Amino acid sequence: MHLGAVFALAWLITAAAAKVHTFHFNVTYVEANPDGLHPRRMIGINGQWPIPTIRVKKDDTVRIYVDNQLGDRNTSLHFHGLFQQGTNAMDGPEMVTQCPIPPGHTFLYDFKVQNQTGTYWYHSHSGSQYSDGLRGLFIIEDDDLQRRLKYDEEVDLSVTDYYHDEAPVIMESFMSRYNPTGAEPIPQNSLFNESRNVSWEVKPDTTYFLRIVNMGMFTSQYLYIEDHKFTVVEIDGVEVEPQETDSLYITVAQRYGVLVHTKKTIDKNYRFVNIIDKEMLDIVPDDLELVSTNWIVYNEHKPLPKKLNFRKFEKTIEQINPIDDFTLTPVAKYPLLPDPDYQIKLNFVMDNLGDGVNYALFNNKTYVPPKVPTLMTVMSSGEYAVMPQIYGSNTNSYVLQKDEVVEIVLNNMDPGKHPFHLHGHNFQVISRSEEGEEDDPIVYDPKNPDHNKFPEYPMIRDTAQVNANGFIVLRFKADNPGVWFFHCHVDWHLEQGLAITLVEAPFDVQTTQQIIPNHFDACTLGNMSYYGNAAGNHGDSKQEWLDLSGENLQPEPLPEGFTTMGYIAMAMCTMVAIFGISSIYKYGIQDIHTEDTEIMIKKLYDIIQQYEN
Ligand code: CU1
Ligand code: CU1
Ligand code: CU1
Ligand code: CU1
Repeated sequence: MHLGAVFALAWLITAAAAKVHTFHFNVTYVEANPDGLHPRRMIGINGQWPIPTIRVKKDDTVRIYVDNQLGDRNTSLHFHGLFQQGTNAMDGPEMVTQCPIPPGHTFLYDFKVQNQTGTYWYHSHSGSQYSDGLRGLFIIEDDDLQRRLKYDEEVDLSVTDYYHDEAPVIMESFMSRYNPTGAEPIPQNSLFNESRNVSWEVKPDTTYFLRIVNMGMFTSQYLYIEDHKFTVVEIDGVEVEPQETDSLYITVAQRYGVLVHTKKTIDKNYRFVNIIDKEMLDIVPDDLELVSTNWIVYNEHKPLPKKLNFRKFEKTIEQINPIDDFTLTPVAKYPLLPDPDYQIKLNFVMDNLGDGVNYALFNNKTYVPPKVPTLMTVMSSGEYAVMPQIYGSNTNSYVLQKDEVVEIVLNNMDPGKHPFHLHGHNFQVISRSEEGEEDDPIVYDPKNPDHNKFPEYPMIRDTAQVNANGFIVLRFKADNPGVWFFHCHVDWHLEQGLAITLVEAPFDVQTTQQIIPNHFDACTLGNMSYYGNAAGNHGDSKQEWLDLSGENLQPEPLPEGFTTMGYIAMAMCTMVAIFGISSIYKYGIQDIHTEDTEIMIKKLYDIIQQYEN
C-alpha cells in the first residue's frame, strides 16, 4: 500500500468517527434555590437548571439551536476557549461577532471542534447574564487521555460565586454615580457544582481525573482536599507536565485538570474546601461564608468532619500554598515565540467619567460596544477592513496581520487582580510581575533583566491573572483570522469596559468565512444594522467609511479643576465658614445671652436661605 492510500484510509476512519451533535436549547427562566437560602429564578435550558454539560470529541460538529424564550432579555452563547477556526461568527460575544439574540428568535451556533481537546465551558456573553445561571461545562474528549494519564474515573466540578439578585438589578446599582469607587458587587455565597455542602462519594485506591472550572463572575477561589494531593495535568485545555500540589488557586473562567488518588482505607471521610479570595472584596459582610466545606466520602457510615468556621479565613489561608501556574509547562513543548512583529501596550486604570460612573480604561479608553457587530463591519467593508478607525473610536480595536507574532504588554495600575482572557487563541504567558505598591505600580520594562527572563517553554492558557499593580506579558501567533475579544473575565469589569477588540487578518476573514442569514435575522429583529462601520455608516468612498458620526462613545471626562458651580459652592462654603468662626469667636468670649444667640441663628439661617435660592 502506498502512502497516499494510508493517508486516505486514516482520513476515512476519522470522518466516520466524527459525529454531529444537534441540540435544541429552549432558554427560559427556571425556579431554583441553589444555596437553599433564597429562592429565585435562574436562566435554564429546556426547563432545567443547572444547564447540561456538553461532551463531544475532537473533530465533531456541534449544532445548537438557541431559542430565546426569556421574553424580557436578549441572550447569546459563547464557547469559552474554543478556537472557532473558520467559524468566528459562532464565537458568541454580542456586538463583537454577532447581534444579541432577541426574545423570540432561534439562533444557530454551528461549528466543528478542531485541533483541541480538554476542559472548556460555555456561557452567555450578553452583559453580565451568566451570573443568572446560563453557564455550563463543555468537554472535548480525547480517546487516548485515560490511557495516557492512567486514571480510573472522570469527575466534573464547577465552583462559582453566587448572587441572590438578578444581574440587571445588580448592574443598576453597580454602574451608578452612587457607586463612584466602582466597588464590585459582593456575592452572597459560593456554589460547588451549583450547590452547597456537597458530598462526593469515592472508591478507595482509585485515581480520579477532576475537571475543575470556575464559572464565577468575580472571585477567584482556593480549593483543597484535606490530606490529599492534586496532580495538575491540564490548564485551560492545555495538557501540562504533571505537578503535585496541595491546593489550587483558580480565577474565574480558568480550568484545571487534576488527578486525585484516593486512600486505600475507608475509615474516614475528608473535607473538600473551597475558599473565596477575600483580597478581591472591598468589604466582607459578616454572613458571607468565605470558607465553604464539602466532603469526599469514603464511607457513608462514618461521620462527616464538621464544617470549617467560615470566619476563620486568615487561619485557613495561611496553611495553603497553591501552585503557581507560571511554573506549569505544556506537554507539547511549544518554545517561546520569537520577538513580536506587533506589540500592543495597554495601561489599565479604573476612573470616573463625566457621568460620575466608575469605568475601566485601557490607555484612557473604555470599551463601548459599536452599533454594528465588529465582525459584520469586517465582512461589509471590503478594502477598508484594514483601517482600524472604521471599527470605532471606543472599541479599542487593533488590526493584526496574518501570522504575525503579537505581544500584549498589560500594565495594571489598579490595586485589584484581574484574570484576562483572549477569545480564539491560547497565549503564552512570558512574564508576570509580583504585586506592586498602589502608589508605585510595577511597569513592564523590557530592559529590566528581571522582567525579560522569559521561560524556554512558557505556560499556555486562555485566561491568566495579572497581579495587583503589576504587569503581565503575553504572546500569541495571529494564525486564526477573526474578530477576537480580549477582556477581563471579572464580568463586572467587562461591563465597566475592560476590553479590546482584535481584528485579525480581516481580508482572510472576508475570503474564508461567512455569516449565515439566521444571524442577520437576529440583527433585523433587534432593530440593529449588520452593515457598515461602527456607527452603521457606509458608502462607496473611503471618506464615508471613515465617517463615524452617530457612533457610541464613552461619556465625556470629568472636567479638569472646578466648574462654575464648583467655584460658587466653594465661595459660599468659605464665606459661611468665616462667618461661623467669627460668630463663635465673637459670642464665645461674651457672656451667654440667649436673645443674641437666637438673632444670630436667624441671621445665619437667612443667609443660607439666600444662597440656596
Ligand atoms: Cu472566551
Ligand atoms: Cu468566558
Ligand atoms: Cu478585572
Ligand atoms: Cu469573552
